[in-house]
Order: sequence, then C-alpha cells, then structure tokens
Amino acid sequence: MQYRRAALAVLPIAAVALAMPLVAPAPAFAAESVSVDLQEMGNTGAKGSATLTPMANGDLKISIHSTGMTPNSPHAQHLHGSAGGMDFHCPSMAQDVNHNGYISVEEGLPMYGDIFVSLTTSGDTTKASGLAVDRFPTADAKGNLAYERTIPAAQLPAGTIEHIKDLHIVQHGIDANNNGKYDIGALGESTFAKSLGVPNIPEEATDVATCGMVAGAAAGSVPAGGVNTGDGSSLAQPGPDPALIYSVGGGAVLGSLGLALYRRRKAATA
Ligand SMILES: [Cu+2]
Repeated sequence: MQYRRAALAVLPIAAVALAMPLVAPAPAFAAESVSVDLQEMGNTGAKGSATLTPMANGDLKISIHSTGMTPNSPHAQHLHGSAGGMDFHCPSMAQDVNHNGYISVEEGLPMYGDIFVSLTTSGDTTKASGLAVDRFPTADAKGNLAYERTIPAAQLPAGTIEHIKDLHIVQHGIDANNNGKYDIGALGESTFAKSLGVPNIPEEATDVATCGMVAGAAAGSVPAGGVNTGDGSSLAQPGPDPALIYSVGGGAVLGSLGLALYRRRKAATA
C-alpha cells in the first residue's frame, strides 16, 4: 500500500510538468507585511489570522493560524484571486445558493476566483496542487492549524507581490456535524469532486471553512469584470465552470486526493 500511495503521489508532479507555464522570477520588491483576518464562512466555527510578508528578494512569506478547523484533518488552502485586473472577493452567505449554511466550491468560485497559489507545505504551489491533500497542513486534535512557509520568488506567478492586495486566502474543510472528521453523512457527497469524476468524497472536505482578504483591499479597489458583492446578482450569471478552472492537472490531483481521503476514512471507520 505504501508503494501505491507513492505512485499516486507522483501524479501531481507529472500534471504540473505538463500544465505549468514558465514563470519569470518576480522583480525584487520589498513591501510591508499585510495582515489577513480569516473569517468564518457560514456556520463553520473556524476563524484565523494570516500575515503575508513580501521579502526583499521577491520571496513571499506566509503565516497562518486558524482555530475551529476539522481536527486531525488536512485542509486545502489557497491564495485565490487574480493579478490581471479582475476583482474577486470573499463570498458572503448570499452565495449559499442551496441555503445549507455553508459555501461550497461551486458557490464560492464565481466570487473568490481561481486558485492563484496553493499554500502547500512543500513542493509545488501551482493550481495543479490545489487539492494535493498530502501536502496541506493538518489541524491538531483541538482543531488548531498553524502554517508557515516562504515561497521563492521564482515559484510565484508574475505579479504576485505587486497585486498582493487583490488576493485573498481561502481555507477548505469543515466539520458540519461536529463529529471530528470529514464524512458523507454530514452534507453528503462533494458535488464538486463528483463533477471531476471522483465520487465518494465528503462535501465537508471541499467546502469553504474560512476566507480572508488583505486588510484595506476592498476600499482601495474598484470591482472589475462585473462581479459584485452583497446583492447576489452575479448568481444569475453562469460562473466559471469549476471543472475547467481546476483543469486537467487539478483533476489528476483530486484523483489522488480522493483515494487518499477515502482510504483514511475507511481506515478511521474500520
Ligand atoms: Cu481554495
């Protein structure tokens, strides 16, 4: 089984090699640290704070501390948004289309945008690692999550530091029924995962736990691209297709994620 897991873990790397464009190193650009207040999305009970620190050499240091996360469980987390002029925001509960009290990936994506950087603990940080669950931080037994990593400049998408205020942090993975794990019994099967051809992933594992924007970002930017907050008008328009956004590479990663989660779940219930 170790061998099988190792073989699956290679998949994301192969996907990245195919999907990752050449990224020019960011110019050296030192700026102040910015803080991010990670707010509960729906009734998740999770919250936290983060600091993004552009280093003098163009690297980006990320520090995150969250509480109320699903204990002993991995949490996918990303910088979402765009360096290309689109103005994305954290969702509000107006995006909770099915009124279940939580924000699913499908509900959140049109508002918070594509994955910009995957905040993994090691290795690749592109969108292709968006659900590489073996490289995301795991909350402790009390639901506390701590994360710190400095991502090298050469590994950041062009414009990351310059557009830091256009980006925001999203953490995934909730425990809706407070039983200390991700289970299908709580909110059913993840329709997002299923749309990528990976059945039997709990919706709890992919739903949004927290989201936070860089302090002051909303006041300093004007919405572009027709995305509004608050009035829910964007819901009437077809949003980006999540399957397209996560791309073939993301699908491959989710495939390995799904199997890993599924095995853990089986192991936990065995
Ligand atoms: Cu995300």
